[in-house]
Amino acid sequence: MVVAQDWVNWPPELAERYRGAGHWQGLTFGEQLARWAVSYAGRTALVDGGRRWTYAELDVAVQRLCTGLARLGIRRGDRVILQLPNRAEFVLSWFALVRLGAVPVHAMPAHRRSEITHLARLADVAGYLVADQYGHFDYRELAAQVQQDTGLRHVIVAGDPGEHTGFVALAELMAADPEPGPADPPAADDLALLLLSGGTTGMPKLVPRTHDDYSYNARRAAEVCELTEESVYLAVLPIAFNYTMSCPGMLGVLQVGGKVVLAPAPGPQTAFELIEREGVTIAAINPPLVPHWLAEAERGEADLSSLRVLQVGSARLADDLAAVVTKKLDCRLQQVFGMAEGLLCLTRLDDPDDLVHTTQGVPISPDDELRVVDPQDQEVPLGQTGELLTRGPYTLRGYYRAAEHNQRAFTADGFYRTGDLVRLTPTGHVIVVGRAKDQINRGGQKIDATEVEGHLLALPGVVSAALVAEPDPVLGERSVAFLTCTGDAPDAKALTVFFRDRGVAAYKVPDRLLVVDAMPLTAVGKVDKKTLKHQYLG
Ligand code: OOB
Repeated sequence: MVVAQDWVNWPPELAERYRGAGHWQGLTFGEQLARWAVSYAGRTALVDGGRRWTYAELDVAVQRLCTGLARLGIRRGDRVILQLPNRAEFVLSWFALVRLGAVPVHAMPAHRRSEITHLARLADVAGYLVADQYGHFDYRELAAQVQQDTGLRHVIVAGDPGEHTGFVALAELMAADPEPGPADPPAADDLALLLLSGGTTGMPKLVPRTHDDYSYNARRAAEVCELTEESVYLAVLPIAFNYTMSCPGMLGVLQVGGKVVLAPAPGPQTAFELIEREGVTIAAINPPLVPHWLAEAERGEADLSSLRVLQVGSARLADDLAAVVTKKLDCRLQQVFGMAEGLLCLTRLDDPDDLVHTTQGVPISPDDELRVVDPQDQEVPLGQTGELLTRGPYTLRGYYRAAEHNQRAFTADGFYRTGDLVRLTPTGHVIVVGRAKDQINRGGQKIDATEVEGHLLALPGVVSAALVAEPDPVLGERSVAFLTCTGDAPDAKALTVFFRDRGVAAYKVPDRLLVVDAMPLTAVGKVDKKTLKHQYLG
């Protein structure tokens, strides 16, 4: 069967190079899981609370679900939104979908009707896989709304499908007698999954990742982190996040026969209990969690002696805080600068402390190509700040179904414009100094300013809106909405309700509202955010 391709691939000569170098090994994730089940058969692969799966058990459970999904009518090439919290069902569903050649679209638990409907339409999905309830929210209600909006065919519920007619219980699909197969297996250079980009121009874009490139991402990260069969990885942040999935994350650990432990919540108490109970050797968190982890460690109640590496990334870790981590936690700090689009930089475990404290690491692959350029796309001298452009064996060549946006997001020779302002040290370490893209990084959660401004403009009486970042001691950045209005301006409460009613994820609600008489404009008549910040935020 030919699967229609709606995304941009690597040019053949580069693909050949990546294969020749051994980066792309020609194995799908479904095939890899089958191999792991042989090599690591009786070892524990996955822990979720009191539930455990060995590699052999994981493979069988995945094969059952793969069969169940195929019987339901999910086919190779179909896209399916996967929105599950850190539970084993995510792992089982993810592997079952990719083994089938269906493509999981990685939604986050925080996403609501606005985001999910957008994803469902953009990827023209065949199904939507949700939890019944999680975090005081009923995802079945959300699924019913999305189905109403988009007419999507299949809603699959992990847990109780409730009264909704037509919703299928995941447990029912998992009860299928496993058949060998699938009948029409995917190829290693097929689209394997779609990740969400942080977005800078409206609604989120989708990042296509292949079996080959995503496997390499995870495998190479696992090498850099020196993972072995004895490694135990704690998934703290959402498992659907690229960071938790493959940097090295779940997939890196499984490739080497280690154990993946899912934390049901990101707080330090839960995490520390699991570190002690499961002998966790590596965990990955974001900067806002760091002070909480340090405070909990200071209480000294849990035995953290197994922890060798603490990864911190997804937003800039302050140099001072980095130094405190090294001092207070008896483990190695590793800074992580990554993106759904691909490029992953990690500080090395044997890097000197000053580099670990002040840089965001070195690219994981010798074939990652980095350019630091000025606004005219000219490379700046080493050590000077510019925008980071990159291409390589696991960095996308174009967003999914976004031909027009791709014209701007990539150079003619295929470099991705990251929108990050960086400088390089003589050792090749990347230091992230700022951002050229119109995005707010709220403690690791990326907020697309244009998207939020669109929602703000729908508020009654709002004439113009601009969302900017201001420093926040905990989050690094928080969002400030500038508005010009006719009549009464909305207050914070009204804003929260308005965003909720529009089905927008709660983290996108502006942290602060400032009403101004007029927006400063640039020479070409766009809102001048620099001046706004300078005038009002100091
Ligand atoms: C990770 O992925 P995304 O797609 O949510 O966000 C990517 C963007 C980067 O372009 C950069 O602006 C920012 O997040 N970022 C950092 C950072 N790590 C990511 N900015 C400063 N310092 C860092 N250490 O956030 C992500 C993906 C894989 C692994 C880790 C993080």
